[in-house]
Amino acid sequence: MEARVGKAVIELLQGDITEQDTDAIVNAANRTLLGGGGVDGAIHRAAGPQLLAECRTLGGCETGGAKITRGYKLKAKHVIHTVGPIYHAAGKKAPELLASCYQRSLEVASANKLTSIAFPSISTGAYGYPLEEAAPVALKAVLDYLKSHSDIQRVSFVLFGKDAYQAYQEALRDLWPSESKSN
Ligand code: AR6
Repeated sequence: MEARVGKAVIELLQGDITEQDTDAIVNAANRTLLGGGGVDGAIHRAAGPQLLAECRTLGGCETGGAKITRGYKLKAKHVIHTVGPIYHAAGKKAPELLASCYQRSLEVASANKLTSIAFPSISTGAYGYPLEEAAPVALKAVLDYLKSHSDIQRVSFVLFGKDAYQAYQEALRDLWPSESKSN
């Protein structure tokens, strides 16, 4: 399923983000940036040990921030590491911190002249953000960015499993009732 925003496309895919060949894939990391489980573990395994070596030089990252590294053995040339909010710890700030992850990741992509980027569903695994609440926040943050920046051409959400895909599909239909189309 995809939706157009000007000349850009937002697409929803069900699959494994480590297999994407976009300019960058985004990692749902923690503040140390030194690896973990979930999508973070999968990205480090697929990229190889040089990714952790570069991450050690970054000095961590604040919640809602984003930092870039090379992609090493991944098909993607770069990894943008962002740190989502822990849902129960963030309280009322959870939506703005989650939106910041998407916005800052896109800003980092633009600053590095990248045009395609793939996101996982940040914070909806170990960090406990309900999918139905996270999906509209994520899509709206990307939409707002694309409306005011013309450099990014393709934003993919690579959803791991049917539940995540369906939550984003429903949120996309709510945001773009006339423009979204299935394919
Ligand atoms: N491709 C795409 N999505 C995936 C993949 C994959 N290969 N593997 C898992 N997901 P999580 P968080 C989905 O827990 O909630 C780590 O230990 C998963 O189904 O990876 O932001 C970090 O180091 C879920 O929908 O990230 C942090 O400590 C989504 O990715 C902490 O977990 C996010 O789940 C971050 O927690």
